[in-house]
Amino acid sequence: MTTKRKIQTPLSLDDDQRELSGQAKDQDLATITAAPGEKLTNNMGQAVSDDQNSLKAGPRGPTLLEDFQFREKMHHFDHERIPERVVHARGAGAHGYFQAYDTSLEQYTMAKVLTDPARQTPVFVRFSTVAGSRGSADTARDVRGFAVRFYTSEGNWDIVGNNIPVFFIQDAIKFPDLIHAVKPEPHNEIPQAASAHDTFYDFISLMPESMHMMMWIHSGRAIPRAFSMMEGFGVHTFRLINAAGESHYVKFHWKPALGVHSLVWDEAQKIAGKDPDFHRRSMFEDIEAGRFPEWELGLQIFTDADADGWDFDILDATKIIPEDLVPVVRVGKLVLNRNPDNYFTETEQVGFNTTNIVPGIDFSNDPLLQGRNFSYLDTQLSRLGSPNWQELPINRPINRVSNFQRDGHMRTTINSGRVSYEPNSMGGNRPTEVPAASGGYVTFPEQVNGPKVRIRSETFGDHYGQAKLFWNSMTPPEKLHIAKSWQFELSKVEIREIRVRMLEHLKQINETLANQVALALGEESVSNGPSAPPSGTADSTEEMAVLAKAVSQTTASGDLERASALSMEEDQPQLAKGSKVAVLVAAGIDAKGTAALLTAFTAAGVVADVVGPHLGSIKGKGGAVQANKTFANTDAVLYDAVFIPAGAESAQFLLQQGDAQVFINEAYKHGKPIGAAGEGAQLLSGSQSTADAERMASHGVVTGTSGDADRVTADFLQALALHRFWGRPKLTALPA
Ligand code: HDD
Repeated sequence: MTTKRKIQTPLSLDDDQRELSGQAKDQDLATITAAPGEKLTNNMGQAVSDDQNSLKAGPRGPTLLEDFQFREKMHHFDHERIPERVVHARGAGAHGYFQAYDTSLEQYTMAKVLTDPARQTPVFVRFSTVAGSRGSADTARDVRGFAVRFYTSEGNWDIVGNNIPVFFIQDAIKFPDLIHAVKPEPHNEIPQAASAHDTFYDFISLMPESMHMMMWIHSGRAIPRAFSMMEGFGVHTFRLINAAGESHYVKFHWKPALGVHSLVWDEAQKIAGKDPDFHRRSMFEDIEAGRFPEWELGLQIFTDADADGWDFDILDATKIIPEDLVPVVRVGKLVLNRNPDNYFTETEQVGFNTTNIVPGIDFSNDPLLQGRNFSYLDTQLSRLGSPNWQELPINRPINRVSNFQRDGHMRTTINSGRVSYEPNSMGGNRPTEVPAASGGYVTFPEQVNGPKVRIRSETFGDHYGQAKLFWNSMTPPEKLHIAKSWQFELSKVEIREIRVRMLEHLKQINETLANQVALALGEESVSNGPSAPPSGTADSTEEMAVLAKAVSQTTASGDLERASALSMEEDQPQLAKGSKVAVLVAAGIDAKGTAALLTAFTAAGVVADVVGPHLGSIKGKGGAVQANKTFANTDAVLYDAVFIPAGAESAQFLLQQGDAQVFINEAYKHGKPIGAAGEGAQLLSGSQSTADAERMASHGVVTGTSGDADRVTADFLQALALHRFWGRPKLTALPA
């Protein structure tokens, strides 16, 4: 028996659509799961008797051309791959829904998806990196794509955004140059999924408009901890249009329920080897386990009159509108609650398009957005191979599609009748245009008047003001990581002139930062301004202290010195929920204590792996614990924290294991909470020592006797909610 399951919303066709497409009811768009006893067929439906051997002239003879089963199978296999996306090739997606809050947005927009709190609009979201190929690692330093498709009753609406609110360039005509520069260099196709190379910085060093984005790229935003811990941004200014046809400007934001968190660069690089699927795996597992990723949609709504007072242009995609100038109003919730059934047909074949908008939403004149509006439709033709790409299940809107378009490669809709033109008398002139009052899309009639010129507006001219604002808004550890990232990337650039040009740009942003980077590049200080001790030769707290004082004078930001919501360490919800902990065990472990610990973790929404010398049952005191990971198949970089339960025998065993020591050292070095109960604390050595337990607890190293287990667990969960501890003693000196 064949089990066919209708693909769930948003992909199911209603009866009208089925009639229009001419597809049989039970046959269309079915997800096929092979049932017990299911027959193997070829693509023509013939039952296959032997799928092990090709047809030969005798047992040792040549394969025959007549073997149509073999040729059909090979033909399909040979053409299985489609071109990967020219950018954003590496990605992962999920289904879910969006539901608006009751925020009376009708005064601003007629888009029902935003105004009707009773509706759950189906969505498909795809996250991605930009530069790497389809098989590259998830944790590359890169901006993340954050593309959301709403399957609204009025048609598909796509917000094709990123996890960084600004972009590298101001005009779409520079996009091919930007991508050529960042992709692997053409002569040797090196490096994969990395911006740290000559052609990228050659381009960037000649494009000062990219410097604001480059500051974000060098921050933790470009190495997120998880998709569910990233913000999302529509980047451009869009318009909201109300039923009276009035326009307000809007910026779209996605605010994650778990807060915004990042990896550190050392972890990101190691994870790329240990688990290149780190981000897609955790999203997949979270959704399977019912830990659904969630965001709130936020809007910044403003008018021309508001914008007149600002010293930056709202059409310039290299600028944010600081939340201090226009607060973000949260207007609805996005929940991802279903994994795709099939990666290719859903995540790979989804074609997002910035021109997918619905009545109530419109474009601004941002020249980057205007260019994108050409590119997305165009690219689907070469990637998906046909102008009928919108008929693919993942790309179909849920409402009925009815027009006079016909034919083309892989057309699946079967339009009946003789009429495929308009106006007509033979078909009753159906389908018919829809007036605006009945929901027809009408472009906002903005008055446009000007000479045809190839010119960049002077109002786009300040390239450093908001880069300085971003720098000023960082905490000392964030500044330290930004400085280290610049040191790393520029040290990989081989041509000295390019490195020196980059230092000149950094000097425009902050002299201390520039001096710090110059030191690592073996260059003279760029100014007589302050400089910190070179990285690696001192405790990082000294470096942080110097960088903390490094503040710039800003412009292009409404006279703000700092802006809220830019730091990933401030204004974040303090939640242990969503964290992943490694619990290190060996024979003799306190089994009861470990069980209680795991129960407390589950209650707090914390996921745990039990890591042992081997998989399966590990005999402990008072029972056994089940290890689901081993020291050989996992690593500290894959966790947010580490815990060592009590047990004299297990502690002695783990002390002899280099792997366990490295585990703890790495967690310490990466600022992660460490918990140890009873004898488990014997594994903490040297700088992590428990001599001054209270002081170490303030640095996220929580210890206590096994009799004190509840307190240790509670303190550890509190430390988890704070995520990282960068002021730890001897962090730099630790070998890990
Ligand atoms: Fe783009 C894909 C986001 C500028 C041209 N872009 C793509 C995706 C995202 C973005 C998230 C992946 C969609 C998916 O998951 O399938 N792109 C952005 C943002 C930009 C931006 C936030 C600036 C604000 N993009 C941009 C410009 C151009 C393009 C200026 C060209 C003029 N982008 C493309 C593309 C892609 C694409 C070549 C590749 C695959 C695709 O469209 O479907 O057309």
